[in-house]
Formats: sequence, C-alpha cells, structure tokens
Amino acid sequence: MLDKSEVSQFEKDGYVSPISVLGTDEVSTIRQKLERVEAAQDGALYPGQRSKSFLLFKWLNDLIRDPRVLDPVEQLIGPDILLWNTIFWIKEAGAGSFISWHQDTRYWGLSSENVVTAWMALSPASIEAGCMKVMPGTHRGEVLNHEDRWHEDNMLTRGQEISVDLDENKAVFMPLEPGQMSIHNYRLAHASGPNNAADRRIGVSMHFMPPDTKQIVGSWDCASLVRGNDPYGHFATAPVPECDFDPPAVAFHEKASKAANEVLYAGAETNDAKL
Ligand SMILES: O=C(O)CCC(=O)C(=O)O
Repeated sequence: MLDKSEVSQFEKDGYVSPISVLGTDEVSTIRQKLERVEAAQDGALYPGQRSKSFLLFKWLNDLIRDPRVLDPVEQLIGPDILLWNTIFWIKEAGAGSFISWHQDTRYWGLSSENVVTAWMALSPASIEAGCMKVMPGTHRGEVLNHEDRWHEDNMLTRGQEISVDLDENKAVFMPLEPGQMSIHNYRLAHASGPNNAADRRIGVSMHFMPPDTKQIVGSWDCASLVRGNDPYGHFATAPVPECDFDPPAVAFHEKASKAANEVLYAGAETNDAKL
C-alpha cells in the first residue's frame, strides 16, 4: 500500500516510485519464463508480441491481477479497475534503443484523465541501464504538441516526440530493482535513454483505467476487469489464457492487436508494426 505522502506526491507530481512488489525468486522465475520464449524464437519477442501480451502469457495475466500490483493502483484510481494493455520494453545490453519524451494521452484514444501505467522491472532498471525519467507535474498541464520522428532506435510506434522544449534539468529518474514498479499518470511526459549497462533492461508496463473510460478513436477495443465491477461495458471482455499461448486467447490477441494498432497509428504516415 502507498502511504499518504506517496498518494499526494502522485497527485502533485504524477508519479510514485519505487514500489516493491515481487520477491527476488518470483521475478527471476518470470524472467526465465520470458527468456525461454525468446530463446525458442531467435532470441527475441516478435514485434506483435510486445503489446496486449497479457493475452499470450499466463504469468502476465496473473501479474495484472496480483493484489500487490492492484492495491496501490486502487488507491490512485478507485476500486473498479480495468486493465487495458500491457507492453514489453526490452533494451538489450549496450543497445541504442531509447524512448523519446511523450505523453500517452495523445495516442491511446482513451477518454479518461485517470489512466495509470504501472511499469515493472524484470531486470535492473538503473540510470545506466536507461530507466524511465519523468517531467513532474506535466500530467496537470495540457497535452503538448508531438511530432512523428520515426527513428529506428526509438521504441515508440511512430517515434513520436514532444516538439516543444522541455527543461531536462527538471527530469526525475525512476530507477528500479527487479520486482519493483513505478506508477505514473499517462498524461505525464516521460522518456528513457539507451542501455549502457551489462545486463538487459527488461520491463513490462501495465495500463489500468477506471471502467467509465471509453475508447474514442477506435471502433472496438478490449480490456480485462481485474478488480471490482464494470457497470459500463465500454470494452469487450478479454479472455483469460489458461496457459502460455492458449489458442483462443492467441486468436483474440490477433484481433486486439489489429484494433490497438489502428488506434496507435491513427493519422500516421505509415504503420511499421513495432507493436
Ligand atoms: O520503458 C520505458 O523506458 C518507457 C515506457 C513507456 O513509455 C511507458 O510505459 O509508457
């Protein structure tokens, strides 16, 4: 659970970090499961497996329901919680991959101001490894102008980047140990640099929203009710996989990914299917 000062820091600054969630053994078991899948398919996840991946991996579908993840999320967005998406953010050791400054509000087609991202470290996410950095308070301002810059090392779908000047001196790093997570409001400007460390930087983000949220760009979208009730039914119910790559959930994942890509690339020049 978060204490009062962490909740008020989240309201004022738009983030809270670090939150200790998984024990050392738990997180290394998860990392092994993920790396076994990668090893079986040329050493990496396929681009299409990065997003809506709670439909593909049983351990991730368990993680989005873990009370240690949901208790702090409930303190920030209330007792009824939908999980909209999960995304893997894997930077190989020494790789130039980066994430430009952006606000997710601009791209996800979600109507709510109260969507939050819980970002879980599955390996060390130090400053050297390219942990996330945030611009405190930007979740309370307007959605800033972005440009699509399509850099090949940028892990964002369209290389989108805030095109107004941000004062880097005000950025705050959120280093995490394996098994810790940060939570930020999805309007908060955030970014991360390359991984200059010796280990891979492996993270998975989980995006939670209250059930009154609507998808206002796409015509169809899905979510999982992970706590409380959904009296609105704005999102199709995602199936719960019984095992990794459970065929009905994999089929649903294909449909969900297509719909998500339509939203994420809406208005873009092209779709290079990074997700
Ligand atoms: O993994 C990162 O460094 C950034 C991830 C991100 O942009 C997000 O979770 O919204």
